[in-house]
Amino acid sequence: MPSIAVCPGSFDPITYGHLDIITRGAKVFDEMHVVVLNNSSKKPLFSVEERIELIREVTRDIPNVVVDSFQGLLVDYAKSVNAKAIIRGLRAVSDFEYEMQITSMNRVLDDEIETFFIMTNNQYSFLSSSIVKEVAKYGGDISELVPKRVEESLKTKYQRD
Ligand code: COD
Repeated sequence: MPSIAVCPGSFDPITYGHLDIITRGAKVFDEMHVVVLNNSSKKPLFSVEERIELIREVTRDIPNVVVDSFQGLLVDYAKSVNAKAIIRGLRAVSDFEYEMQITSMNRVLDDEIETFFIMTNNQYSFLSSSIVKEVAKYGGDISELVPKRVEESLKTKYQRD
């Protein structure tokens, strides 16, 4: 049976930090589902369709990545694709409390699905979608933070060229 993992997130938009986690996870599991879900505490800049398109483009060289979206609970998505693992990224100690909360909640909802954490490359430990949006909004250089295609989409959103 293939080992299937889910890498969930808002991906608003996908950054090199996300891509690092997805790439490393995809080396360990047979199939890696990158799934755009709703985080009720965040108001997204990109629509779900736009986020999916960006993720598809920047992961197109990783053959075992499947890009998807889901309205509902992460564990229900995981069950629907027969995934036994959830992959999350850790940047710094500050991520720990939030990640522990999500992991514990998911375990209460379904204790058959294990969460695995991948430490980010140090190079991306400060990186988040929010920081990228902030810098892009005011015309800063984000070329080291996101793939070219994402950079262009952010420029279009904020009407800069
Ligand atoms: N380096 C490494 N990892 C990173 C980096 C970086 N620079 N940036 C982000 N990451 C990691 C994050 O730690 C996270 O693991 C992943 O990438 C995605 O990050 P985000 O910010 O895009 O996504 P989140 O944290 O907003 O995603 C939250 C979910 C949408 C997964 C969550 O809200 C959810 O599961 N919603 C569905 C409803 C549900 O099931 N709720 C119950 C559980 S709380």
